[in-house]
Amino acid sequence: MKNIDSISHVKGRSVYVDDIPERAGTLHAVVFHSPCAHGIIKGLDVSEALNNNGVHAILTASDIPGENQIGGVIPDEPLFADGKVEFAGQPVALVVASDEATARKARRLIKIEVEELEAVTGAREAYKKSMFLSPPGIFISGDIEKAWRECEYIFEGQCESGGQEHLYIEGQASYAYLNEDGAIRIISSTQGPTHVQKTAAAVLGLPMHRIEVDVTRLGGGFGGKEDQATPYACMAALAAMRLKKAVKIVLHRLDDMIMTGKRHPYSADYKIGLSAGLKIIAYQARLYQNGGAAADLSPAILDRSLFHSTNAYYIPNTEVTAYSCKTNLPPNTAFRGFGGPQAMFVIESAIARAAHELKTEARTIQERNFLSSKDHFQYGQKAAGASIRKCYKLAAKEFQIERLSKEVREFNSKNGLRKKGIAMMPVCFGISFTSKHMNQARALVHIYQDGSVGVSTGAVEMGQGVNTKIVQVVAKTLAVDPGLVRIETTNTTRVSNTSPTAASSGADLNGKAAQIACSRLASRLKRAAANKLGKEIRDIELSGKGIRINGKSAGISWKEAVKYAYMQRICLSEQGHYSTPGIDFNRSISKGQPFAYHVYGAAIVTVNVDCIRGTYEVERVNIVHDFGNCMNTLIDMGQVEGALMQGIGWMTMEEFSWDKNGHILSKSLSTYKVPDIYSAPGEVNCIPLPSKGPAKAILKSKAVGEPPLMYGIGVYFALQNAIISFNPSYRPDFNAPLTPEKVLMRLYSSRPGKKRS
Ligand code: MTE
Ligand code: LUZ
Ligand code: MOS
Repeated sequence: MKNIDSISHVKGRSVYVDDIPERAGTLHAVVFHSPCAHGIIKGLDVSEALNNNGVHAILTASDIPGENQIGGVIPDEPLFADGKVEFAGQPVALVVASDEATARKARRLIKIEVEELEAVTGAREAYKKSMFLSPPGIFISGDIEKAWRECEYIFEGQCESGGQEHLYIEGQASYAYLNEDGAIRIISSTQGPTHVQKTAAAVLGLPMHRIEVDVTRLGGGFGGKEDQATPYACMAALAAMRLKKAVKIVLHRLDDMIMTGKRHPYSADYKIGLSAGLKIIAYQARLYQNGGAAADLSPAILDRSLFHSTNAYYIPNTEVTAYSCKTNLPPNTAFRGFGGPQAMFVIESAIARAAHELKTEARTIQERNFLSSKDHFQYGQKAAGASIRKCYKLAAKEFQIERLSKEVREFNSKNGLRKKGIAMMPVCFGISFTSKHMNQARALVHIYQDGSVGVSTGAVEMGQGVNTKIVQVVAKTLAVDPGLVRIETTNTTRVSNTSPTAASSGADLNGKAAQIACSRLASRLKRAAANKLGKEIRDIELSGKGIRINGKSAGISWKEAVKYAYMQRICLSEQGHYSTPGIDFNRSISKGQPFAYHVYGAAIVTVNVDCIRGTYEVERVNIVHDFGNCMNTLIDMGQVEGALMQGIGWMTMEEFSWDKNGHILSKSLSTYKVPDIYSAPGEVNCIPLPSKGPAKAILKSKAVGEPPLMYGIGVYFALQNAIISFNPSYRPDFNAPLTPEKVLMRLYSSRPGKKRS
């Protein structure tokens, strides 16, 4: 089935927050944010700004009727700065005017006086100063001290990975207005409608039932709207409440890039120990997460880094410690992979280093250490269904990895100024929120008298195709044509207490809830038909062609069955509630079964480097991915390609810099390079691993949203291998993104001054 949104997207008819026809008298707001990364606010003068025609109000912390607090996990983040600022871009005031241009003009007239304090931008620097957002996390398995003594080889080093801008096409956006009784309706571009509702209620000092949040779809979220759509929704709601007008906030790209958090940069120390036979017997890592100025989702992201610190390998003795460091950057947040990619880059770096020192290919080490289904993860969960070996074997066979490697070697021996590189990247990613309580969802299904079906769930459509998948589930369970099924907006008054659509589990959780509701409706309809026909319910079947008795048509169409049930006063609405069974995790000992299942895959990447310029092309990415029993190949292949591109961008070109005062320098697309069509691989081939799929995945079709991002990590190591073949004296270092500039430096670093022929 094609994505149900594809036609309206292509025709430009899909509606985003800024496309909603405005109510009469709508006001527009812009955020005045801190020009300074750290300091004490000594004065704020808004008088000149307020004096402008068309400016309705300038709201600050003192206008908040409830709590000036938006921290989701830890209450450490004010909506508006109060007394001090902790990052450049921190909201200080909201300028509300009759139109956006007036608001922007007035914003320039606000004067703030800040007594500047030292700004910390690096995680290690914060660590040295003991500045933390939450307590460290530690995962231990086996006996690492004993294991070091058994190792034949031990390597230690450092590893850095950078931040990443979400660059959703639709920026942060909210539109809020009052209902007749002073309750507030917020239309928000958020992945977490309930988070918006709960936080807005607290900020406004209202019960949650007076806040309604409605989401049609997002022009991309990628994690950047799991938590960080909330402040703008709260601001719009606050202004609407204060001014009794409809208020809209749509962040300008420049404001969005300055103010919002990004993927967490990580710095790490690793130590890896191998046996003579290249089994990894010990792995120790210290991860320094650059959390920014407030916790946001950092503690949960830190957890996922720990969970994924051994990627797809079985390592009997581990000790991984992770620190969430507080810096003066915008609070970093969820981004596709949620701390997993950062940790996987570290273990892959350790393996690449070992391979280089031992003069072998990384692939030899990787292959020897893959998880098997008998193994346990370091957190105690059994790796039941581990398919990494199968993925790798199929990839090696189908993509002829030996031949590819040979071709690369031959090319490199024949070419002096162009070098190719090859690398393999395995992926293992756990599916479930690592906070158990979040693994729940609800769906509300109405069958209308004419047989058409309306479905509300907690899932938010952000381009990933979750709505299409839910249509498929509903159509299949009720045995109706997908054209009869409509997915309604995600609305907190229809489906409450939703978890954000995140952790790749939107389709699993909400799809299962919809399936439960639809199965109940299907039974009721079958019972009604059985009554009408004087048959047993077990003889009745709902089919695409109407009611069937023992496999034969009963001459009753779907519509007639629905009509009959309605006339019999049978309820044609149902709510389904799903909570993932069998998951649990004991935080005090860091052991348990946190995940419903894991997603596996392997990618083989080849690159081609221009050794004069340092520029490069990703030639080919060949993937075998375990989709389970894939329910929508078109959508899932799109997810693989999109995630891969984001991974490549993170690993190769998306680079942030801050000046020493903590001001972001890469704040627009002229200074922050994202992948474009020229950076896309020449070829992407993805073969689904033939697989039945786990029961906990919706229709046994595994979650797909985040895992393929990590295939992009392979590009880093393929580039590194190309550099090594040009410059044998280059000692691999791990400092992503590996931009062309960095490639060039490494092509010529400590190169012996030998003349080339
Ligand atoms: N695909 C598109 N087109 N746009 C997005 O914003 N977000 C990703 C992924 N794929 C995203 C996307 C992220 S971060 C997650 S967690 C999943 O989609 C969420 O959706 P799902 O749980 O339905 O897979
Ligand atoms: N969000 C979250 C996530 O709150 N918990 C998670 O485990 C998670 N994992 C991936 C992406 N978002
Ligand atoms: Mo995705 S980072 O779970 O929103």
